[in-house]
Amino acid sequence: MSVVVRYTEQGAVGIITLDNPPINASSQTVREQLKAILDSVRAQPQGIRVLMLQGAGGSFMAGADIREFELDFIPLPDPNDIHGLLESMPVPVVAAMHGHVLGGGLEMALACHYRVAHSGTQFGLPEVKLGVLPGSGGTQRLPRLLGFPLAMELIVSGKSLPAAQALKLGLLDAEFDDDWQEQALEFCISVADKNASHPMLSRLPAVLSDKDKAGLSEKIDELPAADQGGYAMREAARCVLEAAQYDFATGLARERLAFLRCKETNESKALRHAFFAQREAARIPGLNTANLALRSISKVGVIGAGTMGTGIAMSFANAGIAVVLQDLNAQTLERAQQQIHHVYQGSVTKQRLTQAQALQRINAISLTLEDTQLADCDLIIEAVFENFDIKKAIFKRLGEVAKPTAILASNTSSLDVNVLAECSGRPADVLGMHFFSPAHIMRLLEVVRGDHTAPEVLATIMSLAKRIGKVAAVSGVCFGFIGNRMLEGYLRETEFLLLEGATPAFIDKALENFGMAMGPCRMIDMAGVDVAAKVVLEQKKAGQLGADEAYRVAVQRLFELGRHGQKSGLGYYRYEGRNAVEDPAVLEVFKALAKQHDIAQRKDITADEVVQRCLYPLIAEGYRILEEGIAYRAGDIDVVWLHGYGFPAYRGGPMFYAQTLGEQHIRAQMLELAASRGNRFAYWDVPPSLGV
Ligand code: T1G
Repeated sequence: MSVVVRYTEQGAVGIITLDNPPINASSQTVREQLKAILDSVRAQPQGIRVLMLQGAGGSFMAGADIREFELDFIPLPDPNDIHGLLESMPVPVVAAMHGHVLGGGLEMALACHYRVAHSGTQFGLPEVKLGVLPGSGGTQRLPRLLGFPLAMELIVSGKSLPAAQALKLGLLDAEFDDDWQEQALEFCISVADKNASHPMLSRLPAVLSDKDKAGLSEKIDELPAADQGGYAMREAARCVLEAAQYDFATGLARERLAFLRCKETNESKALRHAFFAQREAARIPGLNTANLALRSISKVGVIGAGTMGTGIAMSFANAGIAVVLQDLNAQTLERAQQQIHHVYQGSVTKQRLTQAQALQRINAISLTLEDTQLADCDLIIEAVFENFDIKKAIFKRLGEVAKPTAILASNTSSLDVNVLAECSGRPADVLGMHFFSPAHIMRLLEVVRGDHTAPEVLATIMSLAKRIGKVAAVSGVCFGFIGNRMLEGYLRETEFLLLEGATPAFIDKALENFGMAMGPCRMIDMAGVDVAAKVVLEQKKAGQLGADEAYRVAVQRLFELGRHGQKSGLGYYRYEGRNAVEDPAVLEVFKALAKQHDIAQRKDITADEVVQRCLYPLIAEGYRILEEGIAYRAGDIDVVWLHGYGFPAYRGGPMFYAQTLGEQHIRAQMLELAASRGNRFAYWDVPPSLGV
């Protein structure tokens, strides 16, 4: 068994070092080895007058090993027993921390008598983000240390605190700068000489005033419903309040029962799936990146200074990477400059950035009219509007202008990357990088591997994605890649429901109650009815639309009527500022289209029907995408929808949701829809792999 906890002595200080890479997760082995050391020191202190608990590598401890949650039990030694041991040691125990101190890591620190940390340390109890709650004393010790309101806020939100704030709030006894380990040792010696008893949080009273109890109960009522992603938050809140109701041991036992209940919920299984799927998506099957010489990216060129190009440029500037933003139009560049200043000034106003940081990022982006300025870029991203001929010409030019080792990428949302690669004359250097608007905020990046994309090019961009804070998933080349291809059926059914008499608000509400961040009509109004309509019109021009004359006629008609969405004040809704208001006039448009296409209007459309008709085609397309090898894994498809389209994380993504719902159930329901609605245009065909 490998050594994951080490013990050394320095004078009167016993030093326990957690060494379980990469994040010092509190696994069973860690607990076994830690217990053995504590038992040994307890039995024979031999001149040790203080213990210092620290972590090797990048973090003190970032939590329990989430993989242990798949077990029906918590492998012994129980974390609570370890924490009890720490608290009852005959000598004071000091947690000397750095990096991430999260979940079980912070709970372990709370069981120590003192807590000190490097100034860059982050503290938090993020368990609710995994659909569970602090299961080893956090809901019982934190209120005793910080008081109920603050403890409740930290536990229910799962947010992290920087060391300076932790010190200010009393979570830390001291915060140190660069020679923090030396200073931590000096702190240990200072407490070793104290004769006073050492603070044990479990012995402190948990005092909850009536005022705080009333205030917290109101806040709990505002949490999401238990079946809409709020189960763990509500359970965590209940455990925190119970710290005032029961003695410590009882509160701890009740907390553990609640934790065990939470980890068995679909909400938690979905959130844990999402956690690991996001990390798995970065891995390219069959490619051992350790043996690949990744290309160095220190300067990026972006062609096209429109909304997307400007957002992409800021994504790189945010990561400290120099960017050249190029456009042929001076006015476009001027607007881009204004947008860049506006965004960064806004961040300063909101205190997300200092003025100096904002200036640094603004200065990282240089704007130019000349494409020759791109010649020394390591990566060049084409981000002009979706005109294939213009993109082809750009890639032909890039093949001449870009340096030999440069990677060439297109931000296209649907066009064939292989064609662009051929135009460049160097297809091995070409791939797609599909950013999502607004590109400097949305985390998803669809990385589109071309037929000839070189492995090290793909691996370089996957590594770069993490560096710029994006969540990347690899897609093969097909119309719409993963996300937009699956979106097609979702929007198709949305429009048929509109023609059949459902209002935009009814449809949006049904899907938002399911958990979507934004309903389809509101989403298109925000992204632009014109943008959505042009995708359909481009397909029509290319002869890629099926025989159904009624296909996506609503978005085309709204476009013809100049109802371009939020930006034009009219779309599926009427807008008063950003406020979407239902517009009876648009229902007349849909009614006329229904009559024109001989579609019967109904008054019996239910929210369940909306959810089924919009989600089942989306899920079915996901199965086809897997069948065709466009996506490597079902989890990658979930990552795309969780991080690019607002699919509810507590449902795990469309493919995980299909497993929860049952593939056979979905197959049966689709066959039923085919029978009841007719399947002339194959809208309800079930892919072979769905529900076999
Ligand atoms: N358990 C198991 N594996 C973990 C892990 C964890 N808690 N955290 C990270 N990993 C793996 C991850 O899958 C990846 O593996 C590698 O470590 C690097 O992670 C009892 C019940 C700490 C901010 O929720 O937020 O404690 O892909 O890529 O970007 O009450 O990891 O290399 O094979 O994310 O530098 C509470 C979860 C648990 C923290 C670092 N703790 N982790 O980010 O690296 S529940 C958390 C993170 C709990 C107690 C309760 C991040 C990070 P691989 P990474 P990173």
